Amino acid sequence: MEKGVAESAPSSKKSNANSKNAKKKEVKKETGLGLSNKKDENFGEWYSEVVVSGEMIEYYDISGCYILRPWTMSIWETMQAFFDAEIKKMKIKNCYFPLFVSPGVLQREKDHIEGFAPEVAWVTKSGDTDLDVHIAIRPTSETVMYPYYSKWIRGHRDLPLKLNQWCNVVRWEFSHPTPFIRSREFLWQEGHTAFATKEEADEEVLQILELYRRIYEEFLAIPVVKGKKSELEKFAGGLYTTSVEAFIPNTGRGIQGATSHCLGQNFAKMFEINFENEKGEKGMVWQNSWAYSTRTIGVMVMVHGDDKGLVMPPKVSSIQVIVIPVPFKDADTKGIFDACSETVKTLSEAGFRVEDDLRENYSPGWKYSHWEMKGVPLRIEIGPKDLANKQVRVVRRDNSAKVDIPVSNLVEQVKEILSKIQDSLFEAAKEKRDKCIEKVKTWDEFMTALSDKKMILAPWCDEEEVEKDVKARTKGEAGAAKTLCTPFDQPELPEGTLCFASGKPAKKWTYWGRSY
Ligand code: 87F
Repeated sequence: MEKGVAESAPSSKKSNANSKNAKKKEVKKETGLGLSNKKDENFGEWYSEVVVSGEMIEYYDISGCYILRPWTMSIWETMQAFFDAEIKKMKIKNCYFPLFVSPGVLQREKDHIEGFAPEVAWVTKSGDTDLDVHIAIRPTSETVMYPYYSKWIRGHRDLPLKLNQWCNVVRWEFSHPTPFIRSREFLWQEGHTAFATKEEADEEVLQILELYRRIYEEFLAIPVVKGKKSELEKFAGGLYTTSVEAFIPNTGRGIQGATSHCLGQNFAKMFEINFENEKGEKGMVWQNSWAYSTRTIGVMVMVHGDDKGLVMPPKVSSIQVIVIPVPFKDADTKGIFDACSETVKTLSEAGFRVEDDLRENYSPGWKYSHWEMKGVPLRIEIGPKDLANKQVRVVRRDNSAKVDIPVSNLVEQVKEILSKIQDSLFEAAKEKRDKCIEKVKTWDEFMTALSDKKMILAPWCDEEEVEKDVKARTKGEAGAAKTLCTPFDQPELPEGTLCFASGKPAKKWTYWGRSY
């Protein structure tokens, strides 16, 4: 097992209760709930603890592999339902290709597989018998799929061919694994499309990128930058790569959120994917490929989580509202429990994902902490006073704001509050991200911003050698700086602006930083 902060499962919970908050301390002592690490003090440990205590992940006995628990899978399924419906509107069809790749086929892509080869996992045995021919496990499916694209595409009537698959892939990473962010097996969708013209391919690249932006911004409430990857950072097998880039303020690292590539005709050449046009002339197809993975969920945890645990955006939360009875000694316990059930019924009939926690062997305080740890956006408490006043108490997870709402107005108010939570999570994340963006002009400003963990926007000459040089000059324990992307949304670049690194004329504003 590699060493690494995020790799070791959280050990027994250390006590670090805050003396200022005696009540919280009490809950923790009684129940063992609460996190032992603080987000701003020990981010790596905090992250591993939060994904386990929030019941998203369980560690597994193979390094870099994690169990995705239902709390995780329901987020994945929500994003999947959205994306799947959107790509179907674009006439993209789902399919499934095998997990295994024969070595001959894998080699056909040898030019750019070269760099990736150490990460490919192989099956070498069945039972005790060594296999004559070793079989690779897909790290991505270009080589698996494209021989069949060559077979299926004959004439212009076979185009466009637009396929997607939802699957797992395996990449045997050696740098330290982190749940969701860098794991040896992960879930993703991979889209592979072929067109008669470059124009059609170009258009689709951006349509897909827009869906990725919406997954991050509208579902996960995370601001991203859309842009183009540099020549050094693009997928080497393709023509150009576009991406959505997020930022983790705590570590000062950028993170590639998803990629949409135009492959040009490189793979068509390699795999002989040809077609005959209307005039009977031979042509080669133009291809795209695009993917987003379970990494999205890790970014969500890192951006929104706090010292009480996960903070789930309402749109993706498996449970949006948790209803908790708060019975007192002499109170009408049955009346309170019935009111809880009634609240659940009303809200679920109105379309909310809502549950009650009527367990009698846990105190209300324990339940509060438990559901806060899991990040449920809204908590409804019902006690004797609420029962008497025909109201419920509503508590927001994101800012702890409490408000009493009349039962008669429950559905409308819950709807409004959930929508406010979704918006304010995005706004808060955007404000925090924007504070980390630093526009620089010179090398000295760049270096200062880098050590201040910023996401750096700098005028650049767009030369590969210069990016390599920046990497070399910034190499250190924390990793080198590289380009994140050249944003499509370009600030004005005054004539005569020089590259921050080379002093040559700048061509573009580009985002730089350390990254995952
Ligand atoms: C690891 C091992 C072998 C990334 C790898 O981004 C091959 C590869 O080709 C590899 N890691 N890549 C690039 C994947 C490119 C592309 N594939 C389809 C995507 C989107 C989905």
